[in-house]
Amino acid sequence: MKLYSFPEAPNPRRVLIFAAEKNLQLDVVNLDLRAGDTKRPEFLRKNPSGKIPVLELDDGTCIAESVAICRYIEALAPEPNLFGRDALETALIEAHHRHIEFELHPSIGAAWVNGPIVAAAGIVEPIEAQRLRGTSLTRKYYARINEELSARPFIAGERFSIADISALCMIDFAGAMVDLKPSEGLLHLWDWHQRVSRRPSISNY
Ligand SMILES: N[C@@H](CCC(=O)N[C@@H](CS)C(=O)NCC(=O)O)C(=O)O
Repeated sequence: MKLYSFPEAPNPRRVLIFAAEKNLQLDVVNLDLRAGDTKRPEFLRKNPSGKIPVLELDDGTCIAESVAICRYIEALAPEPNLFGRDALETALIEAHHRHIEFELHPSIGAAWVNGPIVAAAGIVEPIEAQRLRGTSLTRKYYARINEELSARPFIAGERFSIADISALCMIDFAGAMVDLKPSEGLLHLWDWHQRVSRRPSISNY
């Protein structure tokens, strides 16, 4: 199985970490996002959205979207379980994961897309008000995560799950590329970050 990826990109990193948790080897094909590799016709046939990650199976079938790929991997390799074991745990992991994906990711995305690196690449005309709004919503969400992690060890409960992977990849990207590192005073967030970053799946990717 081939994974189309890019070294600094947070979404392919989610899949790489997820596969590493399962001890599954993927052949990584790194594309150059800056050179527009994902917008070429041959790649658009794999994913019409022109985004990575894409998992290409040996028969040529392509699966887009990080979470769809992770669900496919979970079905192939059920252990360790990362999406929930019973009805309640699955629902809670899903709810917390959707909050991360639909609230934290777009806020960081708005700060990134309207920030200096994307502007310098001339990809999108930046809108400063959107950058500021994304920055402020991200900081608010970091405070919320910090509060939630004062009551439980992981994003979705008592154990590590897909929600931790999605949160960590985006927070690391925000710190490295968007000048949005969580402030040092967020002690519960940082304690969680240190604990999960020690996992081999994460420290290797
Ligand atoms: N919801 C998608 C998001 C994919 C995405 O935004 N990928 C980024 C890299 S992290 C990308 O390909 N960006 C290039 C572009 O938007 O042109 C997923 O989870 O797979």
